[in-house]
Amino acid sequence: MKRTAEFVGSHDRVVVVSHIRPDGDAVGSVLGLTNFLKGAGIEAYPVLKHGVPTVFSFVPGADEVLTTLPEGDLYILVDASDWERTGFPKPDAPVVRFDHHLTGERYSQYDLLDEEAPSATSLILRFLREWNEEGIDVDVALPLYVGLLTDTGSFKNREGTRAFEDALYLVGRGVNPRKVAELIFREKPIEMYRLLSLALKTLRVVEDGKVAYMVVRREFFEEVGATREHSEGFVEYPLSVRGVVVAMKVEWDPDGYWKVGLRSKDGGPNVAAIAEKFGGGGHYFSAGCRLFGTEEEVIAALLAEIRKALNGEV
Ligand SMILES: [Mn+2]
Repeated sequence: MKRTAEFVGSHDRVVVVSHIRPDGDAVGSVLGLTNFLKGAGIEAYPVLKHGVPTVFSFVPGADEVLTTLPEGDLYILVDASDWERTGFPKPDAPVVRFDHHLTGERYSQYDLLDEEAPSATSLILRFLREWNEEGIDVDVALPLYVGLLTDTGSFKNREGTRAFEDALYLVGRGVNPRKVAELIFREKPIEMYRLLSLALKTLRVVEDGKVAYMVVRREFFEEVGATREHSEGFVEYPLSVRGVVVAMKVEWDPDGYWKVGLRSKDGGPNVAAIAEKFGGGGHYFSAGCRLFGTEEEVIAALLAEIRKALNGEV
């Protein structure tokens, strides 16, 4: 981390970029790191191809996020497995990658990869504490906290103490957890609930009550005027049914495929292994993939793999 800090610090124009359709961790990683670098006197640019989702517009620096890739002498790829996920052509300048997934591309000897980190922002926090703790003001701490809070499902998805230690540290740097929770969880657009009410009608529990799934169809979005942002977190509903150990959300995507979110609970299978069968990936308890086909075909294919996993046939 010290060597990476020296390496990053030796550049004049640093571009920080994350994946398309950014989540809280992508937004938090890009802005936490950019705000720190600016404070250290480095010219730094936050970049997200699809911009900042409305729900995160309160994060300091959100209005400075670029949706095109500027010239830089160093590019830092955060919370993404490979450059392709940014939606931009790869630049000629060096790339370093900071991520909490071990799989994916390696770009340099300065990459920081830590699978134990509960969020990419948790890894970035460790890095910035090594670099210069004084530089972690509230404009740095708040985005990092947003990534930590959202990527852990409000601290529901992780075991151990690390997420809480990070949270304690960030709150000590001026983050107000009540205020952040209010902005993220109590400012939902009504379209989200209209979309949810349609999607909940598709909720099915199968495999002796162990598997639940929910479908978000194209016509649901059209009927209530909702966008993809509005279905964020829907997989929690099938997952929260009593007795269910593995859940999925199957969602229509305007690019012509089905976007699948998979979640597991105690006693459930490794959903990353299931997602990998369809070219996706993730963690044991949380993973995702994309499938082409009709709704029936896609659900049948996924349930077949889930059944195998439940029977220990993987
Ligand atoms: Mn993440």
